[in-house]
Amino acid sequence: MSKNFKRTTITSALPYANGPIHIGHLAGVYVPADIYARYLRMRGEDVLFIGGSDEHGVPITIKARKEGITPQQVVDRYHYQIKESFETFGISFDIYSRTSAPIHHETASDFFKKLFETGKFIENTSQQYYDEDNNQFLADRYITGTCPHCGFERAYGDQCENCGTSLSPLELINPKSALSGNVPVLKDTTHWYLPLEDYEPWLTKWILEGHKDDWKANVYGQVKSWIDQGLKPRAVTRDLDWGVKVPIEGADGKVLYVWFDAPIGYISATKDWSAKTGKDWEPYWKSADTKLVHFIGKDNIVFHCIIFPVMLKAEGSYILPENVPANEFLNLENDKISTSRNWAVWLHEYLEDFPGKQDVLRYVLTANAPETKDNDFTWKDFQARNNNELLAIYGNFVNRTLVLTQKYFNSQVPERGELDEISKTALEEMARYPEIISAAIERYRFREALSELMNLARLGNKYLTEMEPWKLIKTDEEKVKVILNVSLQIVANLSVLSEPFLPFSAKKLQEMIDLTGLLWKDAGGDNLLKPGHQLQQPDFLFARIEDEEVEKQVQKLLDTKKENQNAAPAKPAKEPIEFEDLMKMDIRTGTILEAEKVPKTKKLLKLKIDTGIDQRTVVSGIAEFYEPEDIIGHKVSILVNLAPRKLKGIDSQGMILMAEDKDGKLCFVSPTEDFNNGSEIK
Ligand code: B3M
Ligand code: ZN
Repeated sequence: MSKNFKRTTITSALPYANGPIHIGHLAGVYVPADIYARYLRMRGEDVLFIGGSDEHGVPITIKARKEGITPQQVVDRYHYQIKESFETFGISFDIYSRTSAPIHHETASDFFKKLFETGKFIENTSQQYYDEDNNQFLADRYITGTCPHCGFERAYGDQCENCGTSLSPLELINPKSALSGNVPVLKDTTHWYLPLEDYEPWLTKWILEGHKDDWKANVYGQVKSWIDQGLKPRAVTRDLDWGVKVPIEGADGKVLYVWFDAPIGYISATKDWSAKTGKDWEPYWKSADTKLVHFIGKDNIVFHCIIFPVMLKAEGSYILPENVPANEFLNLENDKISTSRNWAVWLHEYLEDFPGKQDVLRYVLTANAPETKDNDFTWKDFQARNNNELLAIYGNFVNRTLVLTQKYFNSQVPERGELDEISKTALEEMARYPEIISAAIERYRFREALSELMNLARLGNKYLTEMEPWKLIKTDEEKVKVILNVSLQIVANLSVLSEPFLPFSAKKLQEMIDLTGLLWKDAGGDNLLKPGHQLQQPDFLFARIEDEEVEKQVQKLLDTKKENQNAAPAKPAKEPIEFEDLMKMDIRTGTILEAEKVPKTKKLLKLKIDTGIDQRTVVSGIAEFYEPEDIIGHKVSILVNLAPRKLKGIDSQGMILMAEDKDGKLCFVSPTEDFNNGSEIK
């Protein structure tokens, strides 16, 4: 570990306790964090690995309302399920806490109070929507109305899901309360804001200059664009009754904004751990020789790289993250993972369907990790990697080595006489792997690290296959002893180096060769298994996954898709129109010539279309479904006589016709044959 840190605090994003864990969470956050924690422990480092449930926030109150239960009942249901499924999956937290715990309320309140009393907040009274039937101010997601940019009628108070524009509730046209359905009234309310803009010079120096080379490009890029856009004050309180109460006079009915309290949850979880272990928590958060690393998904970058560090800086007594190796997103069978559409592989269901196969999923999610770009999980790939990699290479090599040693030498490690060149080279190559894998892990490149581990297994498999001891046993037993001794040293090294990635298999293998408790520094050695050492009964590390096992999983997803489609029949037809009305629309075939993202929006693309009449600019809300570079040359249908509109400062002249399915997924409505641009659509 560089910069002579004495200890490492590893945090992993606190999952909202309003649903189970799925493979997207695991691939994005928890498997990489666990690999890193396990690796550092094997290096003998002082590691604290923090987890816990994020139990506040509007989504939890919405779920509680929907089910007619309390928010506490919602979080109790999921907190324990999440905690148990992490344990069974081998995510080796030192503490898995929760933000509804008293220790968190106390820690978050004290944190807020210190910032308040040292004048770090801006206080601002503004008008907010209030639902008089429920006597409650309305948080963003509790207000719906028409989007002023695209006319979408079900936009939320903070964002239009249709065109992606960030909104403030006061911008909505015809606002309605999601609680009562009535029109809300405007009332004064006071909130406290963190003036992020005041910390811009410091953030620029600390991150943009200080971490230019060691933070991942996807993280650095997002932080830079936030800073370049100019930071604004961020509200840290909300008018809600579920959360950490704002601990000052005149703040009745207000709680801390969930993204203010949740990261403080890492600190309160550490205090929870301290209370349970009697160890001092402060060095893990306050000593300059502590390395703090946040494992998160890309949607949490701004909170962990800008907002939480500003909070820590403003409070003054805490250290800052040394790295935030955020991953991108994992998709499932080429579609976004979605809790609401039940389009997910849930961890607790995987553990039921594939008992004892935690390492297979750990392996596949690491080998396919979305470390630099979104990636896709398919059950076919899951089966292929298990059968063709874990079983055929790693498992096959280990099993043949142990079975042959049992058969020829009664499971005792044979003496190793004179090394031939091939065997010597094999041991020399083996000795390089601890450092190769280390270097990748230290740079948070877990995919690369795992693939190097598999290269060690390949090395062993290739050596054993080439040396063919089974053909020599009758004529050259001494040579067979060399071959099996060398193979056993590779097996022993695999058992040590696999632990961070495949903890269950590593443990089983260590028991089979009766070699436990080794540290990372012991790996690389060519005499870990001494001659005469008694090995235990060989057993299989991995089993074949048959087609029907994965077909069952794929079918489960298809059934889900069908349920979703049946659950929500198509929207009823609109009011009838006259033929003349239709004839007013002039729709033509066209081709996309250019496409680029519209800055500061998630969903808008700026397109240049050849309409056959002219070339024109059209802004279209399709950025979530299409990458600009993928749609150049695409045939489209375009309404060419729609009055021009200004969207995000761009004059949009027309509209591309898109089909939208019940999940809000969009696709082009294009001519099925190659008609020339400008062909009339009637
Ligand atoms: N509860 C999880 C999410 O945004 C959020 C993370 C909090 S980490 C302090 O998916
Ligand atoms: Zn909109």
